[in-house]
Amino acid sequence: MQKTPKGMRLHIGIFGRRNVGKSSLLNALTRQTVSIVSNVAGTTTDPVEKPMELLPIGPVVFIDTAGVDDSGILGDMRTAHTKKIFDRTDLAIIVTTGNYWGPFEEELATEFTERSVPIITVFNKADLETPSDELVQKLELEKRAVVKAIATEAGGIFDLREAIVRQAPQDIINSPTIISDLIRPGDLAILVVPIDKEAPKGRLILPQVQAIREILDSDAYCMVVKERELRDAFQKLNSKPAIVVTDSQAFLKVAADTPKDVLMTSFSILFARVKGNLSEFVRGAMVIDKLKPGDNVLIAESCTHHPITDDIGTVKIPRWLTQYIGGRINFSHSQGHDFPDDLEKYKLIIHCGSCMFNRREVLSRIMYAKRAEIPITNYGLAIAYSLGIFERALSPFPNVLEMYRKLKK
Ligand SMILES: Nc1nc2c(ncn2[C@@H]2O[C@H](COP(=O)(O)OP(=O)(O)OP(=O)(O)O)[C@@H](O)[C@H]2O)c(=O)[nH]1
Ligand code: SF4
Ligand SMILES: [Mg+2]
Repeated sequence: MQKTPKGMRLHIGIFGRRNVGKSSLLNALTRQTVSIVSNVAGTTTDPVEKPMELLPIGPVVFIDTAGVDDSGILGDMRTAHTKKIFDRTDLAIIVTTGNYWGPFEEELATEFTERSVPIITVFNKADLETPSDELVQKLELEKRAVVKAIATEAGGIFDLREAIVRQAPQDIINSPTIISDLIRPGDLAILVVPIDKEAPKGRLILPQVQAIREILDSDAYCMVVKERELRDAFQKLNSKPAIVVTDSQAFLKVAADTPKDVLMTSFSILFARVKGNLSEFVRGAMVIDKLKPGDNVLIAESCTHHPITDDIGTVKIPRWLTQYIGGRINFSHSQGHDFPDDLEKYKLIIHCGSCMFNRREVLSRIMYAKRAEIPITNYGLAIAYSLGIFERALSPFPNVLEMYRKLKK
């Protein structure tokens, strides 16, 4: 279970002032010494991540953060390290002690409420002092679960685990499926996987493996081919597949070799549903028509690999977009958890499929884009749009296709 990809785990962040017992709480939850505990305030400086299996939720990752002492500092942190953890937090544990709930705790709670992230408040060091009934009632009225704990003795840990299960957001736990809603038992799905310089040696990449697994779980079957063999594969089949899913880079060839009455899309379009929001990304892709030479476009990638020759993010998408627009666009790039604060200067954000991120982090980025009123789309949709096969690529999703056609009018 430790091998479950991090992007599929429920991310539980532990926040609070220095020395309140955040690291002690993580150690008690995991029954291991994961994070260093000491009576010196400021012991945890960098976030500590601990993946584990939390039944009945399943795979989660706890993130212990550095403590901060006042709300002023929180302002700075928003643009710094901790903001990145806010962005990927699905469930927030705010730790305080005794009967104390001050402006810093309230500011943290407001930040998460604005993000629709559920909150559990932990009053730790309950062996020394416990919160008043009035304070507990006030917090519970605001839908914030309250747990009293003695982290050093694992006191209240059972209550905390229970609160985590109760507060865990359902849309994250039951995140949208990759492909299983598009196929029925006995159906055939064809997956087109180019083996080019970008393909990792000796293995398939995560979205491909996850799609294969879901097809098997659906009692359907799948055929995996390179784009060059697709036409031949079709000739050998005696019935049509339910769907063809390709790497977006092979879109044009696969569209040409797939019969028109067979549904076709790409892995990153499937992942727009799983990790982001397909309708939002469709609206974003439509902005490509409004781009003009000289505009700024941000290409954001969740991986931190070094780009290789003919890399999709640095070479292919810029080339296809430039051809479509007929002039030079200024492309900027971001990688991993880094994401620019000054989104206003961009006309469009094009994001990768984000298979390495949890859904919350992509939803946070959509939220930032919305706040800045900047459209956002993803690789597959941007490629399909600039290659003129957008409707074809949306064929498996009739509702979204209908929305697109209405918007287009
Ligand atoms: N009495 C009592 N002491 C506790 C409890 N939980 C933690 N402590 C002590 O409080 C001190 C701080 O604990 P940590 O877990 O390091 O606190 P932290 O919030 O991670 O601190 P920073 O990383 O510095 O922000 C340590 O000396 C712990 O032993 C508790 O429930 N009761
Ligand atoms: S760049 Fe994005 S889509 Fe591609 S492997 Fe990395 S996280 Fe997944
Ligand atoms: Mg700590």
